[in-house]
Parts: sequence; structure tokens; C-alpha cells
Amino acid sequence: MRDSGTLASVASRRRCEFLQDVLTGLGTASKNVPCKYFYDKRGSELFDRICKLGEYYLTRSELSIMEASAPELAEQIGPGAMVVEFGSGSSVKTRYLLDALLECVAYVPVDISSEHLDHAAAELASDYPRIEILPVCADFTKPFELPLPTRLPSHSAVYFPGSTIGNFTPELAIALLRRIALLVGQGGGLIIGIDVNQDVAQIEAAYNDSLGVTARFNLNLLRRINDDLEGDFRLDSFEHRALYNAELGRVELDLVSRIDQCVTVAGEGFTFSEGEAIHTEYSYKYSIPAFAALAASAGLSLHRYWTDRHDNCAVLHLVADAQETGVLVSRAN
Ligand code: AVI
Repeated sequence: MRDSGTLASVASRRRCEFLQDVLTGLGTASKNVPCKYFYDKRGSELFDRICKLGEYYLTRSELSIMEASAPELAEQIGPGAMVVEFGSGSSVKTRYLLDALLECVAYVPVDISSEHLDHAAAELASDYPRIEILPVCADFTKPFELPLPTRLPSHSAVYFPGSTIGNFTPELAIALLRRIALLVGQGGGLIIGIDVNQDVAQIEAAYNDSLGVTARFNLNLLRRINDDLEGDFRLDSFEHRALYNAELGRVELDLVSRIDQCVTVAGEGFTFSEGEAIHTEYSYKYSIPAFAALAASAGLSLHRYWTDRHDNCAVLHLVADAQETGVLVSRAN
């Protein structure tokens, strides 16, 4: 697996960044910790469990689109590509794409969780011997180096499924989409999954599941701070909260202090009053036109999109600096 520097230096740099982000986030008036820190080994496992929950419609909906439309998606990408996946996790949906792609030269899964990445990459390498699997352990929100495949690809395409773009504020989403547009180059493609659900009750249920897996996923962030940054959070003195903010079209995840308390992280103290929240995640829900407008401001034009039969999720094909203007839509049954 590629990573810059030795394993020890990478681990120490990552710990420093984590510490810096936590100290900065907890030191501000509206306390927060970036959601990318959810995904340590335990957090990634909990997220995989969330994806299988009845209430969490996102994975099921997007999988149904991939199942029904992978050949059409593959056609949009074209033969001879190197496919780079942002936030690949277990690469479950990717298999539909890899099965359908013609002469795919290389697949580059990029993920922040190394254990997850190693495992998924090893399985893919044995299942797809014709495709060079080149995992990159990196934080895709920052610039990272792409590996050079043995065979020269005709072009690169980015696959960014799972509605992960919804975890970025619109400003940060535009910045990330701009980087993707640069990475694929003029005429290059991006296949991206977004959550287009507008049913508030269904959305809130997805982030407040009855088994409490999402609550554990959210609270795991405090456990990780305790383990990795010498924190002394008492997990039972915080509670998970997920509310839909209709005005801003986003779910807001917080960890709310149940009591007045003082917590230390790496020797630094932070006070919490009862009811005070640590903001941990946004999950934006978009309409297709709103997302197309956002992508257009990043230099990506919508060419075609697919939805599931309940119109919960959509998979979009966007092209960098596209010349064409026509938009096609297909719905999976
Ligand atoms: C990864 N991301 C798209 C998930 C979401 O739905 O925003 C993360 C998540 N947070 C709570 N449940 C799932």
C-alpha cells in the first residue's frame, strides 16, 4: 500500500493532525470535531453495520442503482480507464462497476482507514486479477499522490459513492469537486452518489436507528480521543443527537453533554455545561438541480443521472469542462 514516509512517521504525523484538530475544535465557542475522525478500525466497523440497518436507506438505494445501471455507468466512463475511488471503505459498490467496466487498467481505492483498505484491496486483487489494484491510504480531503499503474490508462475517472460529499459543507464540497475536476482533466468523468431524500421522518430515522448503532458510531469518536490522545471523556456522560435542519437541508450530528463537566485531552482541560454539544457531522441532502448547480461552480457538468425507485438516492455522471449540455435520467426498478 502506498503512503508517504515510514509507517511510524505517518502514524505520528496523523496523530499530530488529529490532536491539533481536536484541541482546536474543542477550544472554539461552538465545539466540534471533524467527522473524518469517525473512521478508525472500530468506527469503520460500526459504519459497515450502519450500512446494513433497515432504517439506513442510503446504502440499499445506491446499491440498487449500481445493480441496475452499472453497465450504463461503465459505458459513461469508457474503456481503458484508471478508476480512483474516494473513501473506498469496503469497496462493496465498486464491484458492480469493476464487473461492468471494459479493459479497466487500474483501480485506486483511497481511504483513511488502513486496516479496512488493506483488507478490501487484498480481496479485490484476488477477485479481479486483470485489474491492477493500487490502494492509497490517505485523507482524500487533502492533496495526495496518485500511483503509476504498470499499464498506461487512456484516462482517469473518479468514483465517489455513498453520499460522502454530503458530509462536506457546500463551500468545502465545491473545493473538493474542483480538485476532482483537475485530477480527471478536461472531459474526464466523476461518478458520484448523493442523497436526494426529502422525507424528514425517514431521514431522521436513518440517523437515530432503533438498535443504537449510529449512537455508538458517534460516541466512538470520544473513545478514540481517549485511546489515541490521552483523553478522559466519560462516554456515558454524553449522548448522541441527530436532527434534520430543514432550512439548510442537512442532518446535524452532535454529542451532547448530560452534565456540567470538565474533560482533559492530552493534558488540556475543556469545560462543558449540561446540554452543551460537540458538533461531529453534517449530512447534506440535495435536490438534483441544487447539486448540479454546486458541481457546475466547481467546473463539472451533469451529463446523466440514475435514481432508485423511491427517489431516495441518485448516482450522477459529471464531466469536467463538458461541451455537451443534454441530461439523461434513468430509474432503477
Ligand atoms: C459516510 N456518510 C455518507 C454517512 C452519512 O450518512 O452521512 C455517515 C453517517 N453518519 C451517521 N450515519 C452515517
